[in-house]
Amino acid sequence: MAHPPIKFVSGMPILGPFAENWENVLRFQAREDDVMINTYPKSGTTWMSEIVDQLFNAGDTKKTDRGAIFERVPFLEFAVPDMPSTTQTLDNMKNRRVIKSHLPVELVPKSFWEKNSKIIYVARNAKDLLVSYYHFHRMAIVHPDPGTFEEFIQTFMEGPISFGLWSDHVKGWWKIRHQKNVLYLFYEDMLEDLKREIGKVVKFLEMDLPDDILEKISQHTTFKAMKKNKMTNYVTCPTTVMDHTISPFMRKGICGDWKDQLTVAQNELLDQYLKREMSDTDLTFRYTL
Ligand code: PPS
Repeated sequence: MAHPPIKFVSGMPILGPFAENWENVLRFQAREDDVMINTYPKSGTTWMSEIVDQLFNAGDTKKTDRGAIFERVPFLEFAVPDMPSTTQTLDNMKNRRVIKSHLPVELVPKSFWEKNSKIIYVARNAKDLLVSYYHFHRMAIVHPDPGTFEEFIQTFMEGPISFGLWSDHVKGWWKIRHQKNVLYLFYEDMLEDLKREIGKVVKFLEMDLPDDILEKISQHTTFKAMKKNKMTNYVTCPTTVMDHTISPFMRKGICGDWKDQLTVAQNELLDQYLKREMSDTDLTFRYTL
């Protein structure tokens, strides 16, 4: 199964093995109290997942240590041979569900809108994301072989790439950001002031937690804390899915890593591309902090 090719479902490129379970994703039954964490890959999904699970457990790490993040916050579209699909796992979950998804807004199963489930969207700047996604393609071997970094830049800009183009994804969700059941946040804002951004999540989820618990959760969800926590750093994920000897899942967790990774020419190419792609939106990103 190493590096299977991309397939298309409902017009969207998706990881080959995930395509086999697509009908069950479309038919998925959301619940009113579900919380979906939606992102383009590598935008802070795991970070936000841990934050929300921490909030639901009032920062009690004995409870949040009950399983790895990918078990506590199942990934809706995930499906690989010889493992139960996530849609099946989620159907069987009795407690309140926090669900990870990378689906573009137009492909979110319609039951999420019918049930008015809450959705937290996290967006990250394209350049750091591109670098992160490249290394992830190398280590998470359900992805196609990314080729050289130079080749991957082309794939990032033109596709096909799983979950479609970054620009379409972030702009699509941006258009519906004022909907009451949607909260749109930025990775860079979380890096700048994590407690402030956690406060937005608390308000959105209509929760009430004392300041000392929020402080504890902020400490527990720093990059440093999550990198050494085996419940959040993906080291327990089967090696048939991720190979951390190639690149760790928790790699750098910063804003501005792209400056060390992109050549001047690659950076110029991306700037031109971003200028074109983002000319029809008021959505902007921070590339340095
Ligand atoms: S995935 O595979 O799409 O679910 O990946 P995702 O979790 O969205 O993104 C992984 C990147 O997020 C970084 N990360 C963090 N950064 C800062 N603080 C915290 N707590 C944190 N947790 C995860 C992770 O390191 C990946 O980014 P890079 O740039 O590769 O380090």
